[in-house]
Amino acid sequence: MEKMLPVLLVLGAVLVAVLLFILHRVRTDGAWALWWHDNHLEKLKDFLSGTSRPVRILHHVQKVAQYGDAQSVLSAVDSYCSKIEWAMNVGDLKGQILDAVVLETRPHYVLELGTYCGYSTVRIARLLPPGARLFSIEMNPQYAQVAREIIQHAGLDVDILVGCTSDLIPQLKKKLDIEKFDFVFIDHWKVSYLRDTKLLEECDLLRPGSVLLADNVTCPGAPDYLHYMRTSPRYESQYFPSRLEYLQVEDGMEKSVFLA
Ligand code: 72W
Ligand code: MG
Repeated sequence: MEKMLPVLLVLGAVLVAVLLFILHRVRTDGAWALWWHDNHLEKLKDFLSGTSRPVRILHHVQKVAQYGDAQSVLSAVDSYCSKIEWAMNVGDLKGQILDAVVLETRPHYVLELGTYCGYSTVRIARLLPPGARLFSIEMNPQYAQVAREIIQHAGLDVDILVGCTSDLIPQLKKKLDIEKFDFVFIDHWKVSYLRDTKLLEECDLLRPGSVLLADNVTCPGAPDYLHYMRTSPRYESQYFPSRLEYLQVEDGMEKSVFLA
């Protein structure tokens, strides 16, 4: 027993040192902060509250945002996610790039891939001209319901389509009576960007001049998509450097105009 004591003391000291190191990293390094907030803290909060992060964001919006005021809904989501828990909304900095592209494109038919909580959906919908239609595809029914309530709180009208993009994109023409999309915002799983873009081409949903805007092409990154957009003669592609939502980590968006 007496021989064990120093061993236990050393083990205890090592454990404390490791915990202090993690704590320091989480507070000073964006990537560590994200690893902590996005994996461990989210699971702990889900378990303790019996809700999910999107539901907690919705409750915050319903508590603090002015009903019918899209800007106050966006501010409520941003303040919650920068102060309380990080979430993968496009955020205000990249959101301003999104706003500018929507305003210059003046689209009538808009498609979004990956609704999540509806933050970018609200951003886009609030800038559309009268009579324009926005469709957003989300495979998680609980997230889709949260998005509907956030969009309703913002006083906007959007069609959330529940299902997988690979199933729904081929049905859009017949079911929704859409000819072409003027603008597509791509922000779902990064490995699906390229496959779904090729699907939009195959289904004849793009016209010369259609604009595609893809989030997160630097972080987490979509290298196959970027390579395709930058080398294909069918697109004119441009990078907009920015930062990851609610953090100082580098990220950016790629705007690609379909030529033919
Ligand atoms: C899915 C991401 C996905 C969810 C949303 C960001 C229909 C980041 C990120 C990000 C839905 C689909 C997912 C398909 N709905 N969804 C779908 N695939 O879209 C990550 C970071 C930052 N069909 O992963 O249910 N987005 C979005 C995370 C960065 O609602 O957008 O801005 C870091 C951690 C750094 F450390 C995925 C096709 C199957
Ligand atoms: Mg994103």
